Amino acid sequence: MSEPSFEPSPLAPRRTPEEQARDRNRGVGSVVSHQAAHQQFAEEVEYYLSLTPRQLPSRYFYDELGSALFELISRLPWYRITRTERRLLGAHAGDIFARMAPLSTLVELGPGNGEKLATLIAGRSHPGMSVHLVDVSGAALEAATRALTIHTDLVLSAHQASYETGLAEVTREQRTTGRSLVLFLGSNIGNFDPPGADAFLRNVRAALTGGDAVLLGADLVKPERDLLLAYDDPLGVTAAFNRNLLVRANRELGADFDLDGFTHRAVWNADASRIEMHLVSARRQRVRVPAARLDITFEAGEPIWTESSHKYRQNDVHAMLDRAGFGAIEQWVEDGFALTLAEAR
Ligand code: AVJ
Repeated sequence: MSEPSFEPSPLAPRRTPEEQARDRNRGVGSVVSHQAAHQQFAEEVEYYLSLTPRQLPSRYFYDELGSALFELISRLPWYRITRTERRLLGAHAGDIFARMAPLSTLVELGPGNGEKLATLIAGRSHPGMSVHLVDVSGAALEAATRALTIHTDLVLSAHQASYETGLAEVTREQRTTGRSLVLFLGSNIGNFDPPGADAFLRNVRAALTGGDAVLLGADLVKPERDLLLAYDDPLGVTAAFNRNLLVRANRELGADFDLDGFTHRAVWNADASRIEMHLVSARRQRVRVPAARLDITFEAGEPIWTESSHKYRQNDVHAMLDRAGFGAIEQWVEDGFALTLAEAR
């Protein structure tokens, strides 16, 4: 039996010692951070699945499959956030850049596939801005970078980091005199509970200087049946997106979730002004998650709470920004969605 061969192909060019060293070290950082990310996933699953009620954090939705499923969600007729926001960005880009002049730096926290940022940037009046993309997902950074490469006048930096760390990196690197605009779009703010949203916005404010600004996308309260259709769509895409968390736990943590044993549920919690997504155990069943040292018995009907999407009234958005040290300059509203430009005081 012959060994597999790892010799370089005779057609491969000879590499210099420098190139060989670089090849050896390539990806070492990402291997380390991959292990750290796996460890953190295991620890958070252990912690959140042990709470009452049991929970799983929504940020773990976005592995490769989950990100693709979210892109499908954003195209569903019942989920209007992405489409509406993109329309608002296209329609008001000129206005936004005019009000922010002289703008030198754009930062987007969580750019996703970069489409919304590209729509905004297409409406700029002056060339030559620095654009910083901050995301924990390397795949998202690649996609967003690709979406912007046609704009050759931009100086792009990708920060594979948490929002907080990424913002700190941007502030540290900055040597420009113009103003900065931080984008936090898609109603991603809605995944924070109200104290978390306040803390997040205060943190953004702390990274900025008076005259800099934030552009915040926030989904508004609307009739319950519209909200439920957006989070429990007739094609079952959102159900797949939700249950993919269990697929991920099975693959990455060695869990033995029976995918047919959990059903997707979306509920409107009017008191807390949020849609909640749950995965509900269809029967009494035992689940083991070895990497998270868990051995759980779920009761029939017992939920795992996987996401909150808070919905706002127009004034809630103003008040939230005000508490964080921002004064609203303008709010554009369409189809139950608000895009708010607010300046750091
Ligand atoms: C990307 C967090 C804004 O909460 O509406 C879509 C994610 N969850 N369908 C949202 C999501 C279910 C989305 N955010």
